Amino acid sequence: MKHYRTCNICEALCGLVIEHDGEKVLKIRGNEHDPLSRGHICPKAYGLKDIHEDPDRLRRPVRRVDGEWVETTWEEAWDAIAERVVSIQERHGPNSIGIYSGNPTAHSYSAILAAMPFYLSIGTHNRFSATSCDQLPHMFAALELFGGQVVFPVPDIDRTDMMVIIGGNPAVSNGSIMTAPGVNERLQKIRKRGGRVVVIDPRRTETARLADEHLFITPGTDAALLLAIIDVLFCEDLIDEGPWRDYVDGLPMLAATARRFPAARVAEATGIDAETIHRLAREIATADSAIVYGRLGTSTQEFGGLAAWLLYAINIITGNFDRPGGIMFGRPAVDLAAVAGLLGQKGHFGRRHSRVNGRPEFNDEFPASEIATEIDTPGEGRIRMMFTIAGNPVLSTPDGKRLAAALDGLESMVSFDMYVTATSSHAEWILPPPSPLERDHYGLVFHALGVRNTAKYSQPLFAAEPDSKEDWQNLLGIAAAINRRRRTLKGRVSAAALDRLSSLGAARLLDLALRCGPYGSFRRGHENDLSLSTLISAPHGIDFGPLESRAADAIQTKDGRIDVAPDVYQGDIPRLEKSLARDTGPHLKLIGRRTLRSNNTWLHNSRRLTKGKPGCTLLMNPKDARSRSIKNNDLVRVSSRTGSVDVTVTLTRDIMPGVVSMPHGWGHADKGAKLAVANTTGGASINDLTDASFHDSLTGTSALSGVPVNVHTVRA
Ligand SMILES: Nc1nc2c(c(=O)[nH]1)N[C@H]1C(S)=C(S)[C@@H](COP(=O)(O)OP(=O)(O)OC[C@H]3O[C@@H](n4cnc5c(=O)[nH]c(N)nc54)[C@H](O)[C@@H]3O)O[C@H]1N2
Ligand SMILES: Nc1nc2c(c(=O)[nH]1)N[C@H]1C(S)=C(S)[C@@H](COP(=O)(O)OP(=O)(O)OC[C@H]3O[C@@H](n4cnc5c(=O)[nH]c(N)nc54)[C@H](O)[C@@H]3O)O[C@H]1N2
Ligand code: SF4
Ligand SMILES: [Mo]
Repeated sequence: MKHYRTCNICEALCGLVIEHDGEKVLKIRGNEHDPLSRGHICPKAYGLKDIHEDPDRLRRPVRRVDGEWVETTWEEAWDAIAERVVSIQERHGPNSIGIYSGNPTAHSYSAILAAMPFYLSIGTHNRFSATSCDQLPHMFAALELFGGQVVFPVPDIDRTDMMVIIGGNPAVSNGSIMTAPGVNERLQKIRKRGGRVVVIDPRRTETARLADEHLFITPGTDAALLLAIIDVLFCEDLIDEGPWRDYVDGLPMLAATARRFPAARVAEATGIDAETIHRLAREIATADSAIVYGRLGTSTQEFGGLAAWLLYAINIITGNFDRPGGIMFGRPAVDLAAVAGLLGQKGHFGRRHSRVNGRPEFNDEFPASEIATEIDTPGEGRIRMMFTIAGNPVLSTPDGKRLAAALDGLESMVSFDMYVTATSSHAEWILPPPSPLERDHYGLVFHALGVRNTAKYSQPLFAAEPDSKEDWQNLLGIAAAINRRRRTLKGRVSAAALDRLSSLGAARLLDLALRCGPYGSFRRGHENDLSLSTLISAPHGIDFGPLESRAADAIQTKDGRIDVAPDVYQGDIPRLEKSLARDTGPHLKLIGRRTLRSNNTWLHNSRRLTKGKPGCTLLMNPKDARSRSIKNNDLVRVSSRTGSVDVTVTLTRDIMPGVVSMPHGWGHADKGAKLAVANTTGGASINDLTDASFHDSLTGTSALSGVPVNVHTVRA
């Protein structure tokens, strides 16, 4: 038998054909009829099968009693959790509860829909998520330039003539804020049609190997490089905003700012010579169409805020905004950005600051790097109880070992997870969702970021075990239980309304959203007549065609115009200037990396995906190794201001001298995880080295890249 579904592991939304016998998955392959992924698949897709069958996966809610995990019922768990929340808030105030939501929530439409009522019923200011270790600077820039924090233009990779990729490795990640399954082929096609691909990265990555040109860049210096490129564009009269010529403001300010960063001034700091910067600027400006795209390496660093702004600015001032081959807005079947705009939820920044370190909120979340401090530091508003929802912050946020210690000091903790992980092992309750194959799926967030407009819906392949609960049911169940108990601090959503929402079900809400959307059946006269049932009867998905020029109706700025040099960025320029002259001393700079068979912290319990060469090694340039008498495969100790880890070294010229790289998400064994395979795969957590105080002070984003470290041999 065949089942068609969309993989929900990463952002790429690959269409899968799963052959099965009704009980077991026999084979998984790419669906060549999928209008977006056209048959592409990666090794991680088998992770769906491996998670489904994993004996370590929790099937029932558990509570930790005297150090032992004991099964409980959902209703008992919801009620006891609600009792804890209400009692702690009555004693310590609303902000005594902390909530962290992790990356997989963005891959679950139903959890997204249920999260807001959950947040409202808890009513704490102490909310956190993986955003501050990820795309926050891009959201910040979207808010400043386009008027809404999720008003994201997407690279029109299938039609461009030039793509410059800065701090992204789509050949492995399959793209981010750019849903582009099979990105390798898409990049190869750029070159086949006579175009050019340039990669700027401290590592010669898998993507760089597909490119025409690769340039090493010193970590953390991207904003300076981008300003130098902009300076060349102004000095050589290469500015042309194309179709947006009459709607762009701020050019004089942008020119004046860039003037402070001439190519000759940034060359040494960035490691890219002035002549190359000039050439690159000219190539971008004179290509028929071009995209300057940056991702994690440009955002989770000291100057992530500035870099994310400048990336958009370059596309706009070279006429590569809102036209084929440039960056364009998708028209998703459910347009979350438009809905947010209509509801007046465009996003906000700096309305509040965190209690201890005064870090700014972004969209009602404080940086995840602050969780440990907010738990540790006595006083009014201290966090006494944490929820982690589909996240593993002990392995994925800076100084994770300090966070782990802090979690043990809580009065209580609840984790939504299907495993006992480095994080959930600290919880009092763990509430597991059914396996990914026992749930439905619609890519609510990632269809909007697709390089093509498509929609697809997957039904569950297997029936969930009797009396299992999905994340959205747990979110609404706990919220309702809390609101039934409240004596003071009334919740803002009534328990009755939450119960009604639960019985309505997430799929009904999705149906409504699809019908109201741009292709929906409520839009009179639309040929697609989209609803959940039309999607169900199209198992390969529906194609709505390539991206279109639609910025005029997508952007949400008050005057419908774009300011390419918003004031908020000006104050950060002196900090960048100062960094150019900084002496970094004898340290190496630590950066991260992703690997094809791993997804953040959570696929390491698959034997299939972890066999072979060890995944977690330190890459080092032979030049740096020689001066430290380090040999290939030595066990080395990497130390930073906050900690040290031991890891095997791999010497390679693919990493820039002065830089070392290590993947994140490893190091389960010594952190209490109950993961039979992952606990034997070795490796250590890079986030035992990263530093909660090392951050982009403009946006509050963690600087996970460019962390100063020392390395020496422990054992040959
Ligand atoms: N040093 C360093 N740190 C990083 C990064 C880096 O590059 N370098 N990357 C950052 C980025 S981009 C991100 S997105 C974050 C990710 O940070 P997190 O979101 O904290 O980590 P994940 O590994 O995605 O955690 C997912 C957890 O949810 C569980 N899970 C999976 N699916 C579901 C589900 O459907 N429901 C529930 N309830 N649980 C589920 C998994 O078992 C796992 O424990 O890490 C960040 N941290
Ligand atoms: N296989 C796989 N795919 C994934 C994931 C995964 O864990 N595994 N995670 C998913 C998630 S949550 C996300 S957010 C995306 C991330 O998607 P990407 O951003 O494409 O992935 P990364 O591999 O983190 O790429 C960051 C790149 O930046 C480089 N870099 C580091 N510091 C700097 C710097 O200062 N400047 C510049 N120019 N470059 C720098 C690194 O060497 C690296 O090549 O991937 C998603 N897809
Ligand atoms: S690229 Fe991402 S979506 Fe596609 S099969 Fe791999 S993990 Fe799944
Ligand atoms: Mo991410």
